[in-house]
Amino acid sequence: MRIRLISLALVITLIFLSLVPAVHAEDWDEHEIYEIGEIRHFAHLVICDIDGANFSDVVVASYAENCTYWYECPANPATEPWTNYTIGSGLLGARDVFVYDMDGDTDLDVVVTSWFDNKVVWYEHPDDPKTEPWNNYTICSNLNMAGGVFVYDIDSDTHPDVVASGFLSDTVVWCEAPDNPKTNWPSENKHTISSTINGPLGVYVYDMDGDGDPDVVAAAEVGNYTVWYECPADPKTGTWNTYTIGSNLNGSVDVGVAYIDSDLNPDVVVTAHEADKVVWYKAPDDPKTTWPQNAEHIIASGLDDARGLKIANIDGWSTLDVVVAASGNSTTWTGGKVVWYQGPEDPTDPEATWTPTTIAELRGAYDVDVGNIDGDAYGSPDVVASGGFHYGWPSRLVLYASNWPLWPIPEVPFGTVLLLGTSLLVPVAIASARRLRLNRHVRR
Ligand SMILES: [Ca+2]
Ligand SMILES: [Ca+2]
Ligand SMILES: [Ca+2]
Ligand SMILES: [Ca+2]
Repeated sequence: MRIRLISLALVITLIFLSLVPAVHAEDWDEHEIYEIGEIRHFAHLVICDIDGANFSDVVVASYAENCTYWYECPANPATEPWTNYTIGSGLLGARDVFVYDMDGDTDLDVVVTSWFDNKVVWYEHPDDPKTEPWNNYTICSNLNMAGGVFVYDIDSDTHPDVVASGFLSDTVVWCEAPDNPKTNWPSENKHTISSTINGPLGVYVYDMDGDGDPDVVAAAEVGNYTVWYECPADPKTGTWNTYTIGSNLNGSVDVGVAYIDSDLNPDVVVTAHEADKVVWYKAPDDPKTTWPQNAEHIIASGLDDARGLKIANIDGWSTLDVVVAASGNSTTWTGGKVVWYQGPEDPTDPEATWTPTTIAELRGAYDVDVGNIDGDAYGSPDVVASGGFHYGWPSRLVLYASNWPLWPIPEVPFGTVLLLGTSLLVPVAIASARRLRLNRHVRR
């Protein structure tokens, strides 16, 4: 009886699991974080709790206004207005942001790249981030068109360092934090990882070869490839060996690392704004080779101007998903959107497809982040996206609050649920009755 019960429960579980949760665009409540007005050209953004009020705020760089802002999350984020505060101004072409506690005083500081000032700065979180100015310190300069940024303690001395890309100088560097980061960092603290990468943008830090030290992944927008650099024994003086992850992917811009399939090798996800694709590269057993051609798996194609990406588990099922901001067609000014790609059960299956759900149309969509902004009991992740970056179109910063439970109730007729429920309950009742009789018998 027990085996029969277990098999029945298993069958019911399998039926339940096979019902892929149906989530549609209407399952997201759209709310403007920024009241549409002048053109701000919002670029990259991060969801984080700046004021420690346990709501997720949003930090965003404004490329056109040369500013970095944070938007305070109200008690009801999907219905109430968000409040705007300036973190820093006068940084020409503020582009990428990374939020991290740079000085170890437990509050979150903000690192920003400047496309036209060719530098990276960090803003120190003041006691009151709403009323007091944020002091800023230069991390590195002479990085022509500073594009992407990532904070990580590269030399393991407990001080968080900064990895950044220089688009026009064809360089990826890491800047070694001085003991006191609250100063302009000395120029000799800038260490070259590569000076031959062709037009790099997105950078990501992860231990790609599992030897315990942090390696660097970079997307070359002009060179149409993605590479990783192996951290040498001494990251300050050693040479960072280069391994090609993927090539011939036109306009590779953003990059993320995650365990996409079930093996223990970290894989790489890349968006390509000219190829209009999102792909993931399956890491070979030995990542210290040129990754094989068949490492490339398509997540999306025909996605006009795919830009920012975020790897996250949106639906709470066992596979990872990818959310992408796609700017749209720059000739017709149409088609920009934010799309969630639901990871297939076996992503390595050549037949596997990533199920797309358009969260919303968003002209000139540029970047996305994922977090449980509204702290709802469901725990289902919300999405924030920036839009209007490229075209002379009003900039937008939009919250898409998911309004469905993380574990969706499957869409099956009530009768079926009743039938399944009854079929499970009857044997359970019989078994319980038998057990009861047996217990009574034993007690006697
Ligand atoms: Ca801090
Ligand atoms: Ca360090
Ligand atoms: Ca490593
Ligand atoms: Ca893998």
